[in-house]
Formats: sequence, C-alpha cells, structure tokens
Amino acid sequence: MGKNSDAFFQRAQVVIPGGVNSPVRAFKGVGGTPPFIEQAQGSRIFDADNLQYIDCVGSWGPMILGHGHRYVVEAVKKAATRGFSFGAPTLGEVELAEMIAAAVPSIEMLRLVNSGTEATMSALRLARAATGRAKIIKFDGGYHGHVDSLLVKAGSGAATFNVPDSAGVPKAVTELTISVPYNDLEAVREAMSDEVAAVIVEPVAGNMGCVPPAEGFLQGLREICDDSGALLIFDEVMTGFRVAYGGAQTLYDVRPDITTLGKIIGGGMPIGAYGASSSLMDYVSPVGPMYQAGTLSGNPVAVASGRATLSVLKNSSIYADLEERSAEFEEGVRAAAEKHAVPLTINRVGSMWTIFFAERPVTDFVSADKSNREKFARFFHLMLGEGVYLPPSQLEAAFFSAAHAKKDVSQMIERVDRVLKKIAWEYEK
Ligand code: KE4
Repeated sequence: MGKNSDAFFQRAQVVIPGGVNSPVRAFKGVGGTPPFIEQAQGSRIFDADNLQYIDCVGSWGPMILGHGHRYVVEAVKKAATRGFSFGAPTLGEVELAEMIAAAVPSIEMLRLVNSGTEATMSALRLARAATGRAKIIKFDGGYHGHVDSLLVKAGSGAATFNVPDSAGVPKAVTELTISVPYNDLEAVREAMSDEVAAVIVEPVAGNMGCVPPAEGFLQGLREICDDSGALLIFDEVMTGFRVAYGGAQTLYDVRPDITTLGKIIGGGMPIGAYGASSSLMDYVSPVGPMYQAGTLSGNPVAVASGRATLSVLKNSSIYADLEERSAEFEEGVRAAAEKHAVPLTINRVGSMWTIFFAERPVTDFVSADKSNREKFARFFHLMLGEGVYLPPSQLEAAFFSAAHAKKDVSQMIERVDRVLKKIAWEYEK
C-alpha cells in the first residue's frame, strides 16, 4: 500500500487494537495494509497517497446516494450550525420517525438509537419483554452487530476471523441462542419451542456475503412464528432502504413483528432504529416496563442527514437505476468468468452483491464458507490495484450507489475482465 497509509497504519496499531475501530477494516480477511481514506465524492474515495478508487463498500451500506451528496451535506451543515446535541426532544427526530413509519409496512412506532447493534439488542429485549420468553433463534452466518446474545455462529468479521462465538460472552447467555442454517425451514421448526421469544433473520443475508432468501423462506418463518407465539424480527440494518424504499419486507411482501434499521437511515452518520406495532412498542420505557435509553439517540445532526437521504430516495428513480446498473454488472461478471473459465458465482439483490470464488451456488453459510479465500484475496488485491475498492472479505456484501454512473459500471466490468484473465492464467499454469 502507499507510504502514507503504511505509516498511518503502523501508528494506528500502537493506540487502537489492530489499528482499526471495527475489525473487518483491518484487511485480515485479505491480507495487506488498508488504505487510509482522506476524502470521498460521489462513487469515488481518495486515500492518503492520493490514489482513487471506485468505492463498492460505501461505508458498508449507508452511502446509497454516493459520497458528499449536495443536499445531504447542506442539511448537515444547517443542523450543525443550530447545535450538535441537546438531549431533549426535537421536531427533526419526529419527522425522521414519521418518514420511516410511512415507508416500512410493519412499523407503526419506532425508537431511534445510535447503531445497528443497539437496534438489534433493543429488539431482542422487546421480544423477551413482550413474550416473557428467553430463547432466540438466529441463523449461521447471520450478523446482527456485536450483541452478546447474537455472537453465536455470527457472520461478517466474526466469521472472517473464525471467532463466530466471541470471547467474553458467558455461556449462560449463549445457551439461550439457537443458531440454525439459513434458508432451512425444517431446522427452524425443529428448534422452535414455547421458550423461543423471537427468530431474528437478515431477510437478505449480507454478512455471509450476499445470500438471498430461498423461495418461501421468509413466508415460512412468518407462519412458524404465528404458530408458536414467537416474534419475527427482520434485521434490516443493511437491507432497509437498500433493496427497496420500504426494505426487504416490501420486496418479499412478508411482515415481521419487529424491524431493526441503521446505515442508510443516517446517511452515513451514526444511527439505528427498532420499530414495531404501537401495541408492541408500548412496552418500551417510559410508556412500558422495558428500559432502553441513549444520550445521543435521535441526534439532530444525524437525523438531519437521515431525513435528507430518505427524502432524496423517496419517489426517485434511484432504485430502478440501481437495479439496471447492478444487473448489467452482474451480467458482465458472469460473461468474464465464462470467457476466462474462472469458477465463480455472483449473488445479488438490487445493488447489494457478492462475487464468491465458489464452484457451486451459495445458499447458506456452509456453501459460502467453502469459497476459495486465497483466490478471493488475490482478486481483491488485483481489483484494488485497478482502482476498485471491494469489501476486504469474502463474507461481506458490496454495494453500488446512485453515484455509480454507467461509465463506472462499464469500467468495473473491464477491470474484472482483466483481473479474471490474470487469475485464470495464474491458477492454470
Ligand atoms: P452496527 O452496530 O455496525 O451499526 O450494525 C450492526 C449490524 C446489524 N445488522 C446487520 C444486518 C448488519 O449488517 C450490521 C453491520 N454490518 C457490518 C457489515 N457487514 C458493519 C461493518 C463493520 O462491522 O465494520
């Protein structure tokens, strides 16, 4: 990597574990030194050595409009000059809550928090409070933030570094969590009992790489929960306002009991949310007995960024444009893989996608985990050298934004073609 990023990374590792504030950024999944990013604009990011990249991470999902969208920047500037944080109610957070409730079919009321982790942690507590039950069912490779109860066979960085069950989480907590294979309804039926408070699922998995729900899977979860009295939680931190304006629950027309959100609803500023019917949310303090709080929850600057982002997305042609360009990219990758006889598979839902170096379809964590990590790492670094910044792990989803123009996509396809040609040569010789 460039000399400045190398130097900054050395310096960072003295004072921050692994030199990063979130493990997956450390490039442990692909090796090498992460570029230190100095600024970004549109579909591009620029590192400390003045190299530029087409950005396919988008801060792991939030930057669906691209970086530095004028309307969002202006809204943040205006909010910041009026005050960063008051610890008191503001009209802005009500307006954001109203926009989310109007967009997401299962949400009548919601609480804003500061991260996706806080949202899922609170959603679990709400499900346990509402049902009086303690057990949780999740899915192998599902990642829902670093909540103790959910660091069981977790995806994302936890799987990338082979620590699906984290140190420091007491057995007394994890024994209440049952993890079963994604897309396996039979396994859910077997695990289900009247002790289960909730099933939590990524309606489109993004943290084992992108893995779409099998036909009938989400509807099946709905029915199993209806029959058992467990609540269905859709963790839409990644898919919310990503795969559709109303999230995966509108795309697949399945209504969860509780929805968690994050990422896009803050437009790149720290935020999360959990929402449900009014009757369920009445359990939440100060109305009900379930406690949850946060100093910066509903932060005026973060809320301004989220409101501006959602208002640009609402009634726009962005989702149709993203689908068209992402489909074109998927086709280009398949064609290049065929042309160079490189075995790979690409999973995609809208503008979230993953290229797996796998010989067979990827439909759950076991098949995702069979991908060739060494080939992925080689692909990753060759693409980085071509000026394309992919997620630094095979078990992550990549994203396009509204700022990825047609020329960006055609450039990406050309670069994938060049890189796959090289990989074919290297692995054939
Ligand atoms: P945060 O606490 O990181 O804001 O959100 C946790 C979370 C919850 N649910 C889903 C479906 C998520 O994808 C996430 C976080 N996603 C990862 C990317 N795989 C964040 C990247 C990181 O950990 O640095």
